[in-house]
Amino acid sequence: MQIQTVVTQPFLDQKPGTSGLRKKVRVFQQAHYLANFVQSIFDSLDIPPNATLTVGGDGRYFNKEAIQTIIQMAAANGFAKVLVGQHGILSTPAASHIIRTYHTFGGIILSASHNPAGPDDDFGIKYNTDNGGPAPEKITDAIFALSKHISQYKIAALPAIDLSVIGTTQLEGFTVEVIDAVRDYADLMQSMFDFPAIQRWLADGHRMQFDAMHAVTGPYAKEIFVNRLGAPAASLMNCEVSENFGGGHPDPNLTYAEDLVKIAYGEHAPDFAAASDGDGDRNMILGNHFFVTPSDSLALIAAHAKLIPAYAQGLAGVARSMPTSGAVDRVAKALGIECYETPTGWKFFGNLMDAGRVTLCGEESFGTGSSHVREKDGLWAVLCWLNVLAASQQSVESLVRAHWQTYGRNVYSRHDYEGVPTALANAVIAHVKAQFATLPSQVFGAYTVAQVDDFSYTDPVDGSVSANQGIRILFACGSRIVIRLSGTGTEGATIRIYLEAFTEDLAQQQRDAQDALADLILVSHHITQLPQLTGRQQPTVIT
Ligand code: VG1
Ligand code: CO
Repeated sequence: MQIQTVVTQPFLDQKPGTSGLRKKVRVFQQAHYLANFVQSIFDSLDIPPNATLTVGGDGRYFNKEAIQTIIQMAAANGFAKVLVGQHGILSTPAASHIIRTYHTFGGIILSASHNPAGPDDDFGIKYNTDNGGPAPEKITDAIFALSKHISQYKIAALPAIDLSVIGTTQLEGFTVEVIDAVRDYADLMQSMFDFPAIQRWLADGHRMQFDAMHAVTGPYAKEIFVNRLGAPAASLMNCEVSENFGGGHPDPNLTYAEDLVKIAYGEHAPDFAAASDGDGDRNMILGNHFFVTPSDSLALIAAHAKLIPAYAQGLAGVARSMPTSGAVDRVAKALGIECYETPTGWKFFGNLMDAGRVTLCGEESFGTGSSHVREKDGLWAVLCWLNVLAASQQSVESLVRAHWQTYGRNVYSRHDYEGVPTALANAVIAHVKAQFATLPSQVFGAYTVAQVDDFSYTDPVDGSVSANQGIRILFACGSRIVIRLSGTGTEGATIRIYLEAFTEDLAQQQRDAQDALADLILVSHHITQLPQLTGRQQPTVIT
């Protein structure tokens, strides 16, 4: 095999964020940009002989070209084999499952998740380790450090691989195997859930609607919901994968999954509606005229886990990211199991799952998952709900209301201010930090500040410390305001304000979240001075 060593210059902006390196496609298309980052990944690893690399992406624009480059570089850097999803497509949870089932050394996942796709939009790349999970910070830090000093990369002169055909290609001691991206994942789901009960629930006349938002879960949804569970084909929408996600923004929330929301709140609303994101790791859950916040969804799945065959024996523990509401904490307490609070991003759950400390994990950002893989998993969350609906014979709304009655309600909302100039966003953070000493014990109407800090996490398994993970303003009554900057955007900064108030009062529980949180929202504006400092009066997205 002919291996070429290419001389290159470092790019200084290849710092992985919350979930890998995300940049505009045009940035990735610059000569050597992708190759530099891939070489930095490989240089951060100790690649043993006969190692296999899993490669796949969410199917967005530039996915196919990037995969050919990665295959050629894997060959040149000592990998013996690459496993790649057909057409180069693997959902993020399916990629995690492939790494684990085939015991590959690691994987490269090409995704910018829900960020829009196309020549003028976003692309992303991240490395997952042999447990199937996103590389921990010590690896992403090493990749960044290497990327700042890279001077050459290695690439093999191989012909382009036909990714449309399932099968194996041998190339002078190096193997590329194109695999069916859907089958293994669908088999895993079938082994975990009570498919016969869900089939009966559907056959009894219950209706579901699933929106793949023109992104990666379409083929998986057809196989699972239609072929294996017997749902009518009309239950699925936007299930054809397109390179620009139909020109949309495949973020499953009330703003961007508008078509589905109209159906769920329409005249002939189905019993259950759900959507997933660009790379298939997020989910949104809706009932008939009812929205389930992701934090409540996690708590409810935890509370009803025993109805699901895979969790019939109970849960080892649960974990949530710091900004996620404390709803699941209350369930964990009732179940007598541990609940861990980690920084934002799935990479922090891996150690806890590997150590057998937690079974379920979740984030407020429409991400829920379990130790069946090491990524959050959108379709898995949808199946959890279908399984619980079928086994309990209750509606989505009645399940959630009963949950609030039992555990109290953590009224919750996140306000995002997108595309804020970086300097202004930094000014907001600096303004709050400047008040760390003076805020405690200040009174804002019904809210008395108890504690303010910048969240720092010490991993209980390996002792690693991750500091500066978001500002927490904790009030004496248990309410919270959390402020952090997004680590996944590609333009300017996104300020996220997370608001949470706990209530056991049944009347309060029925209120719309924005109404119930109105005072806390004003307090957040007062403390952050966000409207004054950024000129923004309204959030871009409210979830
Ligand atoms: C966001 C979410 C975070 C999630 C991350 C990746 O990060 O807040 O909870 O893990 O996206 O999800 P940030 O740094 O922008 O707040 V995905 O589906 O974009 O891979
Ligand atoms: Co995603």
